[in-house]
Amino acid sequence: MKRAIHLVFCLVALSSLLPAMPVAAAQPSDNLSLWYRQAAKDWNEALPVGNGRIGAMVYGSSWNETIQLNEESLWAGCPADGNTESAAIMPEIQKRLLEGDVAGAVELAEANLAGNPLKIRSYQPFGELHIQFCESEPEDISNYCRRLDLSTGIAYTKYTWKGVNFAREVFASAPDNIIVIKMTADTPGALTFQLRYDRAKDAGAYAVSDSEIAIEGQIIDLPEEECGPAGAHMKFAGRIKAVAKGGKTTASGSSIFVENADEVVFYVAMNTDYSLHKLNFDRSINPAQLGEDQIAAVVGVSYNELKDRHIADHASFFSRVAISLGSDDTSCKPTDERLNAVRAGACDPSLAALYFQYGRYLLMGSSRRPGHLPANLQGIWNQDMNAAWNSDFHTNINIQMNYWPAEVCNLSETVVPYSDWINAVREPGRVTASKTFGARGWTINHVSDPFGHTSISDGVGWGTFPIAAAWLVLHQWEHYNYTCDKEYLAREAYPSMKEAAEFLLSFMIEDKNGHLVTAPSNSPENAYKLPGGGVYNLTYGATMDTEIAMELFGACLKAAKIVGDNSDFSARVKAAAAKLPPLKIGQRYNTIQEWIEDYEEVEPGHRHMSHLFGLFPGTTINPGTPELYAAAKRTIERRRKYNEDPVTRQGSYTGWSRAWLVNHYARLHDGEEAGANVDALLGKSTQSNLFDTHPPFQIDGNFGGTSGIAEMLLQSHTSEIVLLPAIPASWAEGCVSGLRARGGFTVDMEWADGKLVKAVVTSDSDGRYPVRYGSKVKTIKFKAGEPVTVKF
Ligand code: FUC
Repeated sequence: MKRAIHLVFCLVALSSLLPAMPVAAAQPSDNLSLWYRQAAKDWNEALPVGNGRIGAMVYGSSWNETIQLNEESLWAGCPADGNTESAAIMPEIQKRLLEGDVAGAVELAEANLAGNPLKIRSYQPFGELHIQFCESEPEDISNYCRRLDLSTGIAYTKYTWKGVNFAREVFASAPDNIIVIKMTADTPGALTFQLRYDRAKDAGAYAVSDSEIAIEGQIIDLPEEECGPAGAHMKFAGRIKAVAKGGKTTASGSSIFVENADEVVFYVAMNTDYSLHKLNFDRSINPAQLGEDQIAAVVGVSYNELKDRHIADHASFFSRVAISLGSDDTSCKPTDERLNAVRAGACDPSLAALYFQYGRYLLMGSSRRPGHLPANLQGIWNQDMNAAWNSDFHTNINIQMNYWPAEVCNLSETVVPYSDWINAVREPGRVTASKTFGARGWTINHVSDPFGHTSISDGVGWGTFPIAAAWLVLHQWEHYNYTCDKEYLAREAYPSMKEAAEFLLSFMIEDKNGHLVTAPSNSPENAYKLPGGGVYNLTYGATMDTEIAMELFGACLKAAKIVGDNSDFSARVKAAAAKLPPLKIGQRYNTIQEWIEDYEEVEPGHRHMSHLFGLFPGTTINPGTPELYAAAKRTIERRRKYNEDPVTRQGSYTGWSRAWLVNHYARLHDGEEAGANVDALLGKSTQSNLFDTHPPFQIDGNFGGTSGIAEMLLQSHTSEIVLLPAIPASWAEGCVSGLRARGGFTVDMEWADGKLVKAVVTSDSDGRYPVRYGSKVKTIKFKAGEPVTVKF
């Protein structure tokens, strides 16, 4: 019976969009909502909406609502060529590193490589809307509920005050490119309040009519040490228009006043003069005009029509995947109560399913058209002028982790802004390759921003990470692997993959054993002890670099064939690939060696597990390499031994690091450990709004966790589709539909008693392909678009 319910659930959710809930519907039961019995006390409890470009955090206060606003390109800073002219000194730095004079190499590197500016500036909030009904919190609010419906992308708030039922809906529409806020009351004339726009600096607002205000701003960057040029930088503009039924609106300064209305809809437009194409502001873009046009396009449209097209668009992405990991009974409890129960040790697989869908929701909300930039460390949701790590594009794990779930979770389009940004930073990346490293091709180091920052930042030890470009372009290759879109491969992916490989071909040098190694680099962000004394980050031939190079060279060889590149490139790549050092198992602890020598690590419980790149997201450590595979398991165990208490799983793991563990255990086919780490991610690194916390909030853990759950259910990195490789006993019953596998497949599965009942696999093209369940493999003949039921 349970099994039948699961199957029906997944089929229904896949084939049709669940009907839109009525305004502020009561408690949900579909496990696709986050909901609460009280308003958010602070930003970390508020609920996010986003359309890939603009977003809002909705607090849901009955009497003094806050809706915090973001626009993806509103960054402080400006373009600056931070590269040092260090090409000439590079061979000497490399020589010293390879000859063991690390102190000498570091001295030269510190003196010559540190970028100028050394730091980037922060992604900034657009501002806040305050919607105030009265001076202080009334005591007689009842029936309070707020809810974020992931299937419609609408945040609802409802409550009763003085016998009147109030309700609100907030959404970020992609088709109309605005944020929409609807406020209703079931008693005519009951809506009297003030809406005020506020930003701590660099912006002002003025009334343009009785119902509309315009916001104008420009980021003024003050002189700040190591942060690049000061000055008047990004321009931005907003527009807020109220359309009221009944009553009256007036506007003055940054406020719109509503008196005795029956219903009010606000349209919020936000724009900047940023251009990805220019990696700069473009003063020919008029953000005020953009906002005016966006509002003018919707004022004549009914609210229901706006909402319907928002839902249709949102659902066309979101509803592609349905999942159930067991009974959804717990969804009738508020989300914070469920989370508290998991923190206290309760088992709630259905909360993991909600977390999985939330990860998909957040990726859609922060990385798709109409947006043009990739999801940053906080997606697009940030309240701080100086955000943690500037809410930047961190390229030594974090931005990559953001996109781990994109393809498998059937949200391929979210990769497009990421891929476009990668292609845009190739140009400054070429300058970094040649000026800083004296090499061909393009590269980038460990942080970046929308202005094309590619030089070494923050510090030479951590900041020298020129393998990052090779890692980034692997995501373009993966986009091809899942979509099989040859035009994309030829036009967008292959040129940047090839150029990243060209960088490696000219940057890598031979070590004493004749192996090709990177130098200088670091194994993010761990330090090692040199046997003769000294602690360093900077090194040569870090295992992660070799693993990434293996992956990129392999991908380039395949891609070159597909696009028909007949140049000598493939021959050069093949020759280089043959000279990469083998991955080693260290004598010291019988684990995967993190560096080229078996150094003692400074922090054995370090949050980065860079040398396990080959296990995940890479492919070079797999069941076909049994010694390395076993050593990878020991590597994780050793990290955890130093990082956490084995029973309580308490430790200093960050959310993203824990999420990486889930993916690692999934690749090790260890469902119990993968599941236990999903629980630990929820219990120890998740805020009540289900945002991941580093701490503070950092979205990579959400995305890494979502990817990990997908990886537990389906893998496809070894030229076969692997069904249910790592489910824990607590997920004994379940179903999933709409996951994607490399090679262009869509996979639905149903399982019971911990065993696969059946899978339905649909291929995008004709052909034969192996499907594995446990030790059994079947080669299936596919016809494009025709579902095949597979049973073992
Ligand atoms: C890396 C990590 C940190 C943090 C930062 C944004 O440097 O080591 O933990 O996630 O990125």
